[in-house]
Amino acid sequence: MAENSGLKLVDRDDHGIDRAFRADVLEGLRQNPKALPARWLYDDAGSQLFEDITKVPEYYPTRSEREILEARGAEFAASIGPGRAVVEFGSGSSVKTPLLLEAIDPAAYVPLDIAGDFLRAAAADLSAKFPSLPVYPVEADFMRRVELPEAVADIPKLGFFPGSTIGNMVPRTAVDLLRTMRETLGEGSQLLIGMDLVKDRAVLEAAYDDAAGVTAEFNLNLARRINRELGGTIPVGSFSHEARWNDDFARIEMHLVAQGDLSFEVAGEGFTMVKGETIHTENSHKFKRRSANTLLLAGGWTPVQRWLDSGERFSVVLAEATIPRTAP
Ligand code: AVJ
Repeated sequence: MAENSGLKLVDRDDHGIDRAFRADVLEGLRQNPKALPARWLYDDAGSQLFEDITKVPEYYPTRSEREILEARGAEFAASIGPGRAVVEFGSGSSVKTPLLLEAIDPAAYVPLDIAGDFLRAAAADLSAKFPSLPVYPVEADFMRRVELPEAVADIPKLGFFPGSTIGNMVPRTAVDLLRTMRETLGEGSQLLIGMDLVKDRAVLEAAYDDAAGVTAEFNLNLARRINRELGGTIPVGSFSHEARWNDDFARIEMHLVAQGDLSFEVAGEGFTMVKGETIHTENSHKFKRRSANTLLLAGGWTPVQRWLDSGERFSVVLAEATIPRTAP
């Protein structure tokens, strides 16, 4: 417990500027090609825009995953069993969690999130729905090993990581996270993880460039956030949103594309871009059965079961942290 309590999750300078945000933005804009860590897309406005994205007709992942969670409860119950402590990584305001909790009869629920306000609100909601289920929210960065509450120390764990958030990480970071999750949860634990699937390029690109322009707003919001929080002068109207399938890396990339030669400042530092140059703002990796299995195995998790939605667009995989043995 002590390791998490008192932890300062956002470090601000005398002007109230988030130091990590500024450092990441300046470093990313100095690079060629320019790239910013996707986590900064999710301020309050960005989180709301993502919620809106999940409702546009082209964005299938949320609906497909929900269909799996709704349809496969009995199979989850059979493979997971009752009495586990469900540890959700980046719980946010998840609406998917009740579907899982209803299905498996868990002993406790431990939502982990860096956004404390979101976390406590979601925990309160859940307690109202499941009055007899002990809920232990932990405000923490799940990219690092988390010390779980003493109350769940002796209970077998089920990690829950829906949404294909694992796909937002490049493979080496995804593997680091999977290994960290294994350390957090312990040997003998299970992991239920959403992983989006490789499919027709046009379907993927439309899912990340919806006709109503919600994803474009989500992407452009990052430039607005930089202007707002870091004293930026990015001419947001001179950028357009692009969703691009990278077939070599099996991922959708979001870019902000400069519509002309332009210059701007961020935190007092000047930057120039030429027409067509981009700022790469997010990756969303897509998987096939074997690539999903390889990633999980590299992270120390043995896949044991896999479910698809009826449209075969999305997968939910159950994996186990089995004891490493000497292998040939
Ligand atoms: C919720 C982070 C997994 O990659 O599909 C949606 C984020 N970005 N549209 C995804 C996102 C643009 C989403 N994740």
